Amino acid sequence: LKRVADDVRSVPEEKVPWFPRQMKDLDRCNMLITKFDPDMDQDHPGYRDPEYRKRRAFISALAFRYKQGDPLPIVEYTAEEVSTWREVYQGLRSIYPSLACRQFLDGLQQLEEECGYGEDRIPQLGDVSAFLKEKTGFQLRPVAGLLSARDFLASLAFRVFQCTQYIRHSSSPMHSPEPDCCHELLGHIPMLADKEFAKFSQEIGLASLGASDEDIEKLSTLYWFTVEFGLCKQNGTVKAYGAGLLSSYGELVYALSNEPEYRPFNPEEMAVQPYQDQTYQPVYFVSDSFEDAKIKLRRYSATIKRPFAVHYDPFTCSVEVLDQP
Ligand code: TIH
Ligand code: FE2
Repeated sequence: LKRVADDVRSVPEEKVPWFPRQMKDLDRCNMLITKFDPDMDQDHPGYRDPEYRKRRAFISALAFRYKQGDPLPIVEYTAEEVSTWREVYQGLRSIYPSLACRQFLDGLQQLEEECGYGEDRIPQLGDVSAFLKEKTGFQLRPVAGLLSARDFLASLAFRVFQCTQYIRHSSSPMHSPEPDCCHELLGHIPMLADKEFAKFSQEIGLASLGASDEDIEKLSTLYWFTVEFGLCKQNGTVKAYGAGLLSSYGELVYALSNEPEYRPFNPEEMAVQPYQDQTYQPVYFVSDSFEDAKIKLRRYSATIKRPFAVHYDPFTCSVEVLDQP
């Protein structure tokens, strides 16, 4: 399961880290971070459950075999998995109307009406990918677990979203330290059905291509405090748009209570703010509006310096690299 490290793949003459130029190059963007893996992490709720670990290994294998352009794997979820999904769905669905931002609620409603979203079955990635492709041009590919920031961000440049397909352990439906299908399908997908959000996600991806390790670290920290854990004001109230909140009943309720600290949205500060990835965040950044977050993040990504410029050609689904004049 070892993946090739970034430095091995870099082009030495240019001193620019390797990055994908064509959609099929995403087959090489699969470096996993094993820190929350149920086989490695003793605190993982599935660590002491051999059945769960066996299931995870089976679903991981589907992702490892996947090549760009293949049909998305179909997983026949077990009754236990569907019951975990039901618990997660019912809990979150009941609090979304008061706690989620408008863009999220619109996306979720469309998914329920047009894509079979509901508490009774776990949506298949193939159906969701076809739905998103029509709405915003985003498509999905399966991934075996938590990806390195560089590889994850690079896929966004191609409007490809890497999705895990396994589900969290049945003993912890309210929060998972790692992404799972509840997190992808409930947290991320409704937002990716929004045209503006999709465009913005691709821009972050393009800004990451060939960036230095230091800039990748900053971009992924910004991604963490916005796309994963962002809050924004809407009609005078604070709402969640971050996927990590929208897929965790426990953290969503906590984030919108008066327990955590709120700070105003400021990309320079957010990019270097240490973050918590084991449990709930102590700090959230609140933007004046959803649009305000996009404008400020766009302005920030434009300040990332690279010795070249990139342009995405949507007809060939490839990245053109232009020398800076
Ligand atoms: N904590 C989220 C959940 O319980 O759904 C999953 C993750 C979000 C970001 C990283 S892991
Ligand atoms: Fe995520």
